Amino acid sequence: MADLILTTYDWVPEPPRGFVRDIRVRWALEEAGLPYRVESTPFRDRGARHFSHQPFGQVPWLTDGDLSIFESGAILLHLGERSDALMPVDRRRRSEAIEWLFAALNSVEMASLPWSLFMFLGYNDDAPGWKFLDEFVEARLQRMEPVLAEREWLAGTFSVADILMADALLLVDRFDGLAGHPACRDYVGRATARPSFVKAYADQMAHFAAAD
Ligand SMILES: N[C@@H](CCC(=O)N[C@@H](CS)C(=O)NCC(=O)O)C(=O)O
Repeated sequence: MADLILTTYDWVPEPPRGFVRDIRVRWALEEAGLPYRVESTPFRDRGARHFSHQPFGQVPWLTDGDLSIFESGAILLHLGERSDALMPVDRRRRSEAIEWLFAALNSVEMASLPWSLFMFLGYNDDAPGWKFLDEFVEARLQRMEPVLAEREWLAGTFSVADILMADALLLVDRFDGLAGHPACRDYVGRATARPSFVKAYADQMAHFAAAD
């Protein structure tokens, strides 16, 4: 039996399907070829067991034997230690992968998440705060554009940094926010064309659809 167990919700409403963060963990596990299974926790009724694994009552979390890990970034760093397919072996490249992993979460997703929440909620240009968020995302995309124009992957070879960066940018792409940033858009296209992402996405969609 697989000792890696990924837990996600048993069901979510349709709009976030394909974007629930368990996709990052599925993607990494598929990329590494590590055996795992997926378990569900109730979306509507979050109990003590859920909070004992994820203090905010969110998903995902991963158990690896007697370890239980929450936060998608921490989970991916943990998996990176288990597989060279997820983390460069070279010391300098490894350091680059770690810095870009944090940049994805703390510099890019910090802007792309609130921007995409406004989009999900259907707020328009008149919504208070929209201009600020739009400029915040734009500033990050303007800096990512030259970075991604000159390299295929952030740390030389594909790594967990690319999973998190591509997923953070995918939120913007969903609402066509990468139209003026071809290198960012091509990077997301390259990353999501990987068979590991295609499988992770299909599995997440099937998981939530099974509960309808
Ligand atoms: N920083 C956390 C965020 C986790 C998160 O936002 N999970 C969402 C699903 S993508 C969730 O559980 N949302 C429901 C909620 O916040 O109540 C991570 O990266 O793991």
